[in-house]
Amino acid sequence: LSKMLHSDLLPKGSPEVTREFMSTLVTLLLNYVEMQNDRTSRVLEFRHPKQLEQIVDIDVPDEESPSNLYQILLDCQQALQYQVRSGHPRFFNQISTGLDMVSLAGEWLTATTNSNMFTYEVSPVFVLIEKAVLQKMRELVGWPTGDGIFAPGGSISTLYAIHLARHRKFPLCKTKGVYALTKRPIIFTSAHCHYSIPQAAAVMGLGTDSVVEIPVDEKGRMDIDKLEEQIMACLERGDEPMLINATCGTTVLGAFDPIMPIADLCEKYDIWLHADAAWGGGVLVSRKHRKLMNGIERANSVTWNPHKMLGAHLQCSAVLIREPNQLFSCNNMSADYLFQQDKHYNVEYDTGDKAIQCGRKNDVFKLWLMWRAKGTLGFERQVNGLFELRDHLVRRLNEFEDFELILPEPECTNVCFWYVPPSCANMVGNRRYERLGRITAIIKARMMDRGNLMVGYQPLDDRPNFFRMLFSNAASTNEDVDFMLEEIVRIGHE
Ligand code: ABU
Repeated sequence: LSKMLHSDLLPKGSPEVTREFMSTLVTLLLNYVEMQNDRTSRVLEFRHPKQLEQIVDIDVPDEESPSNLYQILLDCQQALQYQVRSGHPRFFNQISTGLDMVSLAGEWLTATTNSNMFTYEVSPVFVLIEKAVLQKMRELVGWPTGDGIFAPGGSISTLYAIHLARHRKFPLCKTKGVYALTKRPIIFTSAHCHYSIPQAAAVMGLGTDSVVEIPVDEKGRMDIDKLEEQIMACLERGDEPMLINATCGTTVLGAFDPIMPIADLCEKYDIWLHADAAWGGGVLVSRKHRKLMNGIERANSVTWNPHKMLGAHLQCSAVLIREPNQLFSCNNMSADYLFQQDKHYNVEYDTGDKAIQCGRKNDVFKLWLMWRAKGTLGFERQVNGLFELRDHLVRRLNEFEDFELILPEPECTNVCFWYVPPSCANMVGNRRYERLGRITAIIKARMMDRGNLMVGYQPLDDRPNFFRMLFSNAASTNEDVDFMLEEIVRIGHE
């Protein structure tokens, strides 16, 4: 391969060289997969940006064929070496983790077919699969009919929902833009919502000031009395209450806003109810934990990211809509070159004209393949297992004196805590927490330098930095949790 160039590969080169090149790549990838599952291997080999620029050749060349195929494989190997191994059982840093083999197979197939989802004529199988999976997800929400679409991430899924809510109250905005707004539309959401809510308001020209953040209770759930007060204040100002976002699994604390009383307010004041279940939506597959989302069938729209709790590869996010045809009415542009109405098949299968993108990646095949391999019951076991890891961690945190839990009974699989070194054990008040916050950041930095573990941290409201453990990786075990605690104590003692 060191004597071969890209031009020796298909489509113009030889099948044999292509097979050798690709099978060597597959071997590299499988080595990477095996290494990720070996707990003696590191989660990351951290380098500061300037150091990494010296190690990795990132030059973007102008000459044709500057690298032979062997070099191209070395480039791949180097990328794998310094990329964080988010499938490692001790990678707890993010909400989307893990490396599901069936999902990976689906992603490889997806990349190989390189299909565009906008029309049935170019993606017949994947369009049917998307329809079936959306239907299954809607059934889990509790809707016999409806609509939906896979979108590039939870933020865009939520943007779809907010756009629909505006279309419902101000349909003329589709042609006249914000000039058609006869009143100021207001979005209500908890103070702990994901930042995609104000971002959607900004993108839609409503402005972030159109988002009213409602205070949360001690568990991080939206305060319903305060919500109603704000709706009434909005009406008194002459503004239009447009949408309430109920977060199902907040990013930091994992709180679930109470959907039933929020849905009552939505009915009382004629407001669109969106549930941002990007993270928590996974509980819908669990008969044990789906009660966290009681009332979800009363929502008008739901964001649900299977790339989070269900462990599908990034990206895999859907927005589900209770009523059919709304996406089309809101988004269709009827581009003649794609969505000809006189095609020889049922053009309702051309999903592109209800999307806000034109080209759309196939994000559903890997999820469908996982569903075929595990069934809903397999997903249920997986999600229940994540909650068992959470319970194990909470038990251990209560046993150790070196830790302080933020929430004694977290609702989701987020577990937030401070490490309390012996030197802070008897400190009280602000001084204690300021110190714990500083220590958290120092431990995280050392953890990354050591490379055998990754846990996130952040401040929240008046709480200085604390660790946020997230369970979304089906590969993690109780031993990995114990390792994490011991490692934090080890670093703390150094
Ligand atoms: N979209 C929310 C992801 C946040 C996280 O992984 O921490």
